[in-house]
Amino acid sequence: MAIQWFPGHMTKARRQIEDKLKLIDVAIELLDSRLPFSSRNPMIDDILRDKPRLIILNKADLADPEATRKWLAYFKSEGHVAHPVDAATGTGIKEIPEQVKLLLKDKIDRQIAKGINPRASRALIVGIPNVGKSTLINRMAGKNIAATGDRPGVTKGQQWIKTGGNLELLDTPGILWPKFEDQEVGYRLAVTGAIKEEILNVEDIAFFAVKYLVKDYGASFQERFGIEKLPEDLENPDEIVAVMEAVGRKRGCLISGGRVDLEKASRLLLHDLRAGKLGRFTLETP
Ligand SMILES: Nc1nc2c(ncn2[C@@H]2O[C@H](COP(=O)(O)OP(=O)(O)O)[C@@H](O)[C@H]2O)c(=O)[nH]1
Ligand SMILES: [Mg+2]
Repeated sequence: MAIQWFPGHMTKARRQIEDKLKLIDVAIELLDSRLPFSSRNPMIDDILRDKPRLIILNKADLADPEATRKWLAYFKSEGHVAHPVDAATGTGIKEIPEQVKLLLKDKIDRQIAKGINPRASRALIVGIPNVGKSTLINRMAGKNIAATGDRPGVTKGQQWIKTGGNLELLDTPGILWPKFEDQEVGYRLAVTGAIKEEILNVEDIAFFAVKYLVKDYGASFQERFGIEKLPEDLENPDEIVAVMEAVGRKRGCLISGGRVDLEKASRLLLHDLRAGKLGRFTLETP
């Protein structure tokens, strides 16, 4: 597989974020709880430098809670402040202004000591496409301001969005791009839908998902697709394909001769996974 790095996009995105850093007190870095490592742009430390940062593990509702606990402990051990959120329903949102206040406590205290009445803290949301930036902004704003969907929101003039807490958000998030030289990382991103199926083949993505998930979350496969026997040897491609065929039969993806349409079965499998129909899962541990 070719290296995916989006160098042109990244240079532009980097400049845009660097320009905005002057305007803000804190950066809110959004990661996908199912893949906190792979959804993190490796240049982020270099871009944000010493700007105070709050890490949000978003889509926590879709992730394995035990794995999320491990990731939170990991980020803490690295000296970061991380917080789990489900931006879709709003769980964890109301703590964000408090967390920001704690991060900026020294600065705010210094201002108060000097007799300055601290203005609202200002934040920029950053993250890779589809991680939930627009959803989070809308949630924090309490009304529909930013466009949500698969595409980066339509850029309007720079505006500050009030959030209720003494915190304001830039209305346009900073879009970073995933970087992967490692094809495992590419597949993990693809399983969650963070990169499109044009880059990787849909059957390969489903194959990867089955191989990875059957090991830790096999019961959900058995339950949803009525699979009698899970693969014993995950290194045997035939056994993985057998699971995909079982999925296809269960979901009615048959073609002439009673054969399974593997492409269709793969699409349905990934759809179910992303929609949380196979239960909560996390694709990587710290
Ligand atoms: N289950 C779940 N879905 C989410 C969450 N946050 C965002 N989404 C969904 O993820 C998709 C991408 O969200 P969006 O806000 O457009 O991402 P953006 O590209 O970073 O702005 C949308 O379908 C959202 O509904 C979350 O916390 N949980
Ligand atoms: Mg968006």
